[in-house]
Amino acid sequence: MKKSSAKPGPVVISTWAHGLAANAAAWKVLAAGGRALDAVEEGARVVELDPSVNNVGYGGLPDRDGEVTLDACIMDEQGRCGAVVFLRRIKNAVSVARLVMEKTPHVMLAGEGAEQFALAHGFKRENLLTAKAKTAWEKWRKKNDRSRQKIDEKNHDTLGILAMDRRGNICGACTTSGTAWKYHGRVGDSPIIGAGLFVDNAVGGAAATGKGEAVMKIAGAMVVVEAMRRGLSPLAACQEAVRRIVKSQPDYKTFQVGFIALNKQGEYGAYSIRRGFKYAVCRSGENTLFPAKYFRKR
Ligand code: SD4
Repeated sequence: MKKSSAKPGPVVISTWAHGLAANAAAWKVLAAGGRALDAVEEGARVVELDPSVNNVGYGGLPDRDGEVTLDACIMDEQGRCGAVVFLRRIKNAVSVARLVMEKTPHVMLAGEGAEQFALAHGFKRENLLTAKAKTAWEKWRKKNDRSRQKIDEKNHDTLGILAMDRRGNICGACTTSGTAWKYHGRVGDSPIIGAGLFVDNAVGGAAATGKGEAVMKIAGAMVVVEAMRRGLSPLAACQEAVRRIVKSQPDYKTFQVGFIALNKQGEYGAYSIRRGFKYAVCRSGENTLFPAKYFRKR
């Protein structure tokens, strides 16, 4: 864990190398005195619109039937939250999730209903499958027997983002196109409050990336936040969640899961099952990518 400066905020932490671009967008909001909620939404939107990111928004790899389906959620400092799952044809899932939070009495909308809701709020219906993603899917399809397809563990770059603003408020967002070649209709941890993301403004926030099924089985982000509530540092809290997966899931050597966490003091940490997980932190305008500590090398 990196120690905070005397002043806790603003600070933003997000997953993977594209977290740098997300942080830069979020930092603009935070530096101007804006709200953490706007910061995490802006950060997530940048990555959703980037076709080079394989597992988020436009350009995300499709499911086994060749369809790109998106999951996202957002949570604010008042414990309000919104989510969309199995959303198709809409680029900025995180913004739809925010509207679910702000404009409906619900937390989550799925599939067709989520799409209709987005269209009713001015979103455009667009093709999310890029030529590159389509080619990758066609290549996978030729090689694989569809009835026995295995979830590909290699493609992990879901964006989880946590920010603290000048007022010391913490908000978070998580957005993904899920695991490549997943079953049609599959939903992962990323849009599930308490699994892919959780924020308690009195304590801190956490987000997850990696194999969603493994994260959902332990309600991962919740485990991290509750560990911080008991006084653990963000790093130790992420370690606790990884340990819980390792102890309860004998196949843990076959997949990756990583957690990021931010506490009320502006301290942050990250930890993953295996080597290779990276996270980006922006504080005082300085945006840096760090390798996360890990449980095992491979
Ligand atoms: C999922 N957790 O849908 C996501 C995938 C992911 O980095 O995080 N990839 O299971």
